[in-house]
Amino acid sequence: MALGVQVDCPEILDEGILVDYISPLTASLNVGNHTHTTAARGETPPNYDPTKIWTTLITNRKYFGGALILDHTLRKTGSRYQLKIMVTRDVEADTEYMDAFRAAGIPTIVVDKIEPAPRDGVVNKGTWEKLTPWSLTEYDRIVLLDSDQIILSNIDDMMDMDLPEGFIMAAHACTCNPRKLARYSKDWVPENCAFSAADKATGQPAAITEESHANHHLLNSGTVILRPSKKEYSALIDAMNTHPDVPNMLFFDQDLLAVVYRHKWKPLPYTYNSLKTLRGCHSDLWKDRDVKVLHYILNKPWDDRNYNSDSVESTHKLWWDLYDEVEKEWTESQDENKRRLWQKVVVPVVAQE
Ligand SMILES: [Mn+2]
Repeated sequence: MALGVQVDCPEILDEGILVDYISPLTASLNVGNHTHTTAARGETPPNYDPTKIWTTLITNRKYFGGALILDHTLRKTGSRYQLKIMVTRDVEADTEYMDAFRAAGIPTIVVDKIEPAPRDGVVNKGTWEKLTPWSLTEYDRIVLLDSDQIILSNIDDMMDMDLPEGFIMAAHACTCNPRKLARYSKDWVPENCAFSAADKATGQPAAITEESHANHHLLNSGTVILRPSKKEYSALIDAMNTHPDVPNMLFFDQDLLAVVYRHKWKPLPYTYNSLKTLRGCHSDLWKDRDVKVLHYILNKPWDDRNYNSDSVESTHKLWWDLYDEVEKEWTESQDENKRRLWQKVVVPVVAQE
């Protein structure tokens, strides 16, 4: 799968140059300058609306640093909604890991394995558990996020956006393939990318019409607004088990959503799922100050502290600044257990130098 692939060889730069280079981005994204008050972990959360939640899927320890920072940024931007993390049975069995979620004050939802029926004896293994939220009908609305995202300004408006019956909302997939990855389809070139057709002045996404290129029907499942529904969940599971394209789906749930919700999804502006690569290949669309959700697709910030200084990789600075805040909170905690869990669960999965 595409996650965690190291593509570029990061360049180590003189610290001074790096800081100078990055400061305009940090300043314009306004990180570290939020005025909202937030609950410290372990305290009773303030007036959360229990009918709608953020969720993200965690299947192993590697993404825990990401999930912690995502949760931190939702609190920091003053969200009125709680992040509940979906964990697989393997994670549930890892008691130390579950202790870490508790120490973080993050509720978990244990999810069963979801896997397509084998075709010719082969199962296309992937992140199919991301379909679980459609079955959680105790909630009126769920917004799926990825744990390799950070929230830079309040996104609670996603919980109130007009969502027609039977629809989802998501941002387009970027099909520029700037890193020329061989596994991506041959027609993944900038001319066919939906972001090339977005309104550069307003940032509004291109409308999907009969004339749209096939790629404009593709979405990125890093951010998805959905209304839980048994009927829609069944339709998704049926499609996963029977649709002929499933064995070749590279992006699992994401590709399936594009098939099942074809003509039934509303495109969100890129600002709600700002793939870091857009800052390079769609620099005419991207405005730092408008970015609400920054999505670290491909190589992850926590894999290396020595990120490249180019326009895309330099966005990793934002993640590390947030990490420093969370690290301070845990390592200076009065709670000995929390300090221990930081060493045992976080330190091994986040690059330390
Ligand atoms: Mn992601």
